[in-house]
Amino acid sequence: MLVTTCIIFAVGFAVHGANGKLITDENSVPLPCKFDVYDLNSNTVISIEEFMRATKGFTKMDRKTLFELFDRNGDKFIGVDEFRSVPQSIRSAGILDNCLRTKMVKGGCIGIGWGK
Ligand SMILES: [Ca+2]
Ligand SMILES: [Ca+2]
Repeated sequence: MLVTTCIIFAVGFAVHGANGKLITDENSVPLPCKFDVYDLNSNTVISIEEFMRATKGFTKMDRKTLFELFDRNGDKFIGVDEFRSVPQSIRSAGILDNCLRTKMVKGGCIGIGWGK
């Protein structure tokens, strides 16, 4: 199972920009990896306003589109669960590569960095 996870990550890196929305911009800042960085008022959900502030300077994808990809139940907030289970479309785009590195550990490999 752990090995399978590693393979999925590797494929994610290979199909950069699979959804066609990725914009190459060397000046873009990476997305923050931690929920708390986005949740500025600590009410355990990320509003669109908080998301826009936390992702300021990120230009590789339209940030509103990105927010909508995370907000899978469409309630205009990103909850912890929605945040932690990154949609495949976002994973495939490679924009979370800075957060979704895999690390070899005894007995397999794990994804590190993304989450709360
Ligand atoms: Ca909040
Ligand atoms: Ca939601």
